[in-house]
Amino acid sequence: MGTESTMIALGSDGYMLVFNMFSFTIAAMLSAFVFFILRRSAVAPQYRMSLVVSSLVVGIAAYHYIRIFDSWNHAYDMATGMYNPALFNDAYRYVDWLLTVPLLLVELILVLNLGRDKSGPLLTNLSIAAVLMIALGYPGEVMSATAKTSMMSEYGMWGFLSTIPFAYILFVLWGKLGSAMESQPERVRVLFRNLRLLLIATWGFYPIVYCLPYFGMDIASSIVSIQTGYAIADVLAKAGYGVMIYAIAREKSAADGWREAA
Ligand SMILES: *C/C=C(C)/C=C/C=C(C)/C=C/C1=C(C)CCCC1(C)C
Repeated sequence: MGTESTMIALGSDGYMLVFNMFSFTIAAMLSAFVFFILRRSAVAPQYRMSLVVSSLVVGIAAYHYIRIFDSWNHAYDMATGMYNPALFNDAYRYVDWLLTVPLLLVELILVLNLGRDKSGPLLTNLSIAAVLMIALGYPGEVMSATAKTSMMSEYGMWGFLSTIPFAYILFVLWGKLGSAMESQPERVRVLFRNLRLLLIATWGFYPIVYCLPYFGMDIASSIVSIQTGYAIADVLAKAGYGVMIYAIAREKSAADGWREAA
């Protein structure tokens, strides 16, 4: 929850933009959920677990977006056009990330097929880093909008601390994906390269969204941009990413000589 109860003049345009964005996000997550469940049998058995995990990720996100949507409506007063940040619960988003980010890492590691001895420790290190990244970002996120305008502030400090495990995760994944690509058939290699780009671009988007209040925006616009920005990033990093994992699993199944039963 926001730590102050000062009302903000958000206006109906800003409110509706975020409202529509959340509604779209719920639709995207739910349809991705159905897609991953239905397409499980379209990949070889050893890749099915990554599709199961993809469906968990978008299922968890759909649930949280339904709660976030509700919280957003609750925090805004139609009659006055005022928004009360203390009534919006940022914890839904951060708890969602806490659950889904480690699962997104599991999806990737499953499809990399590194073998049990390498996958276990890799996943442990990356998950610890992911939990630290999210836990260190949260105290900043719940600060009042007025406390978020300067980089040399407590808000900036939490953002910086969170960036350390974030950089570690991207560094490790970049290397692992690079070396995994070497041993793949050409078509799979192209897909891995695209997945790596999607991962860097979408995950890199979150700290940029976090920094939006620095760019001299007024408080109402920065609230609308943060909510819209995180929703776009979530659709791409969960549903879009899951579709790419599916494409890789399908290509690898074909390369392994597996055929879908008619
Ligand atoms: C599905 C949700 C995903 C992939 C969430 C990813 C979140 C991040 C990469 C967040 C990173 C942050 C920083 C690197 C610094 C500022 C605080 C955060 C938590 C927004």
